[in-house]
Amino acid sequence: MTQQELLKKIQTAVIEGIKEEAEALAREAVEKKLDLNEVVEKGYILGIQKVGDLWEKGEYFLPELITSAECMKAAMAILQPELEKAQIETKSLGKIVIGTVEGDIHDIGKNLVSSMLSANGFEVIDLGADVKLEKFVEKAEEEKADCICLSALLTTTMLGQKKLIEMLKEKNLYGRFKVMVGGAPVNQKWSDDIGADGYAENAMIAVQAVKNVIKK
Ligand code: B12
Repeated sequence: MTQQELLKKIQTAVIEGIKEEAEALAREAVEKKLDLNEVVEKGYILGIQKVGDLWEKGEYFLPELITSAECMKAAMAILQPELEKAQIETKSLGKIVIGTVEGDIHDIGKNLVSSMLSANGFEVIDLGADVKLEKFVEKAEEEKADCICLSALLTTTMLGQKKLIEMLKEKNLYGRFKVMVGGAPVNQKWSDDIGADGYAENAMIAVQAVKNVIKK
């Protein structure tokens, strides 16, 4: 099987929600020593994005979404340790506190960003989904984090990203931690408008973007 065929099969496994297949293909990619960042990006992420499109068209419903999300989780559990092993730099690139903001339970994209950051050498403290804004700040202070990464998938919870920046300003912590924002409804303009340090449209770009903001 060529790499292209494998990537296509991965997408199909995620779209059709066949967990065993998604796991088997992840193992195969590891055994074949393929570029796992590419496998995640062009296989699994493309697959789950297509699931999102099918939901938007009304062709997929809740059970399909959940099954596909489970496929992603199971495959990432195999790939992440391998991605970390492949990581050459031993020194941490920085400490990141990440989570999906309160009121929002979407965590597939956040988990991908979290996995890719740790696979690329960051120390990641993942607070999960539906996280209280105060908790992000408390954890960042406690851990002396370099950056807070906030995911939001709902137009209503995007406001949590804005509120967190306001909270940092009130506590005189604005500038102490870099703040990165992301999630499907978020864009660069929103990031600029609320005074965040950066935005990235996907997990791969997020890795580079976090490196850039931390350097500043
Ligand atoms: C899967 C899904 C669900 C699943 C979530 C499962 C899970 N564990 O996450 C379930 C079924 C539970 C769900 C529930 C709901 N959902 Co929903 N869901 C989706 C769907 C189809 C896909 C989201 C997804 O996982 N995409 C794939 C990932 C890989 O992409 P991503 O999240 O965008 O993440 C990437 C980038 O954005 C970026 N990124 C993400 N986070 C971050 C953070 C940082 C810092 C950075 C730099 C980058 C970054 O990198 C990621 C990886 O490349 C979207 C539709 C869509 N097209 O987005 C709707 C959608 C987000 N849901 C929606 C809604 C309305 C809901 C519900 C309110 C439905 C309901 N009535 O109950 C509930 C929410 C309940 C709540 N309180 O949160 C709406 C939101 C509309 C809006 N304008 O606010 C959408 C857009 C669907 C729609 N068109 O109506 N949902």
